Amino acid sequence: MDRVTFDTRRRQLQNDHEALIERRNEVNPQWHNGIFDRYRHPILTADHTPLAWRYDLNSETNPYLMERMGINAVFNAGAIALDGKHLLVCRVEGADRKSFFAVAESENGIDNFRFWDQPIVMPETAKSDVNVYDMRLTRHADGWIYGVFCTERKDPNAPPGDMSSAVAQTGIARTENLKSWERLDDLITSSPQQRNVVLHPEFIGGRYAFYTRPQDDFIQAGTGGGIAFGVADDIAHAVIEEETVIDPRAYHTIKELKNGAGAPPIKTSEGWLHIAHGVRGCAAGLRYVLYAFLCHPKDPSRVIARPGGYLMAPYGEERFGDVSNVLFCNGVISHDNGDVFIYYASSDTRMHVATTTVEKLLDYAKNPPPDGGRSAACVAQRLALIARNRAHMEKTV
Ligand code: M1P
Repeated sequence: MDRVTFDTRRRQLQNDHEALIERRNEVNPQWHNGIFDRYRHPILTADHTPLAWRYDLNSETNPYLMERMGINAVFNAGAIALDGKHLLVCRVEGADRKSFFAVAESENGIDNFRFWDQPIVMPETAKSDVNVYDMRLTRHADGWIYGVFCTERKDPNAPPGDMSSAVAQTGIARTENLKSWERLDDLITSSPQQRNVVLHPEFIGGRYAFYTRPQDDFIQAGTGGGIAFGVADDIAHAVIEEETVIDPRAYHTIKELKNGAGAPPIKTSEGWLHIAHGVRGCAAGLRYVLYAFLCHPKDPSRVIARPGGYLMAPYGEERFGDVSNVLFCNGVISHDNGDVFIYYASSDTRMHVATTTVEKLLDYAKNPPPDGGRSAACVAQRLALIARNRAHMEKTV
């Protein structure tokens, strides 16, 4: 490609990229359930990553203007409000399947998300990570912002030739600004595998408290599974002696195979509000949906409301992607005025936002009946709703 054509194509790429980042987002008018609003466009995709992360932009060394290092997906972002901005620490996955963390920021939290110039340089412990992902950001009462994430390494006990068995454990790092990070020791629990760990924002009995997800195997929960609660004395060398399952898996529910805590819970006047994910199996593979539950304001290990079923499931294009039929949320921003921004990923491919309020989420958490457990009980719950509606309509007509 001659120099002039190269420059023209590079300018076109840059213009298209800028147009994508500046595209306005708006509420999807076709969606209504009264609980939250969905938006027309994803907020971040692989195409939102800076061109300089993917292309060699020099015509001398890249005469065909090829992508030198592709990006496969942007998903599963932790979220935090900082200095008046909505910041997401995204899981960015390269074409080489390795994930890394990168910050994208937006003024309004709905559109114009733009990545910072460089990905996060996350320090390693003495034991290198092979893959890091799914950071939960907690602004803790001790003054630090913590990033708690999954660190994955090859299973040292994998038989020769087994190139996929892995061990997932929990990495912990802290920062003041999301720019420079201090890596702390990995979390120690008695579980052989650990993923979806979330640091609670307040001390509990003077100790650091975590939501964990003990499991036997990299994919399967086995005898483990369920969202558990445990405390540690020291955050720099965090050890949880005992994990107590507070939200167990259950047969024939949305969390039959496994579940996991999402973002750090939202503090409300009525308790700690969680948006978690539940997984079930079906002929098409695993189906991941988001659900909510509420914990006691003074005892975050006690669930006090458990609406049955899911809060959000894959919808429209969200159903398709690298790992289809998956919604996953590890980042929520709750503002002082009660607005809540739920940042969720679809099908391990792209990021979206849904907006609601604390008031609506609390109403949701307390009102739908808990999972009836059996078809007959669920029909009885629905009949009770229909009867209430009939009585109400008769009174108002
Ligand atoms: O592929 C779906 C999700 O699978 C894992 O979540 P979990 O541990 O609950 O099964 C994670 O790898 C997550 O990143 C991914 O989105």
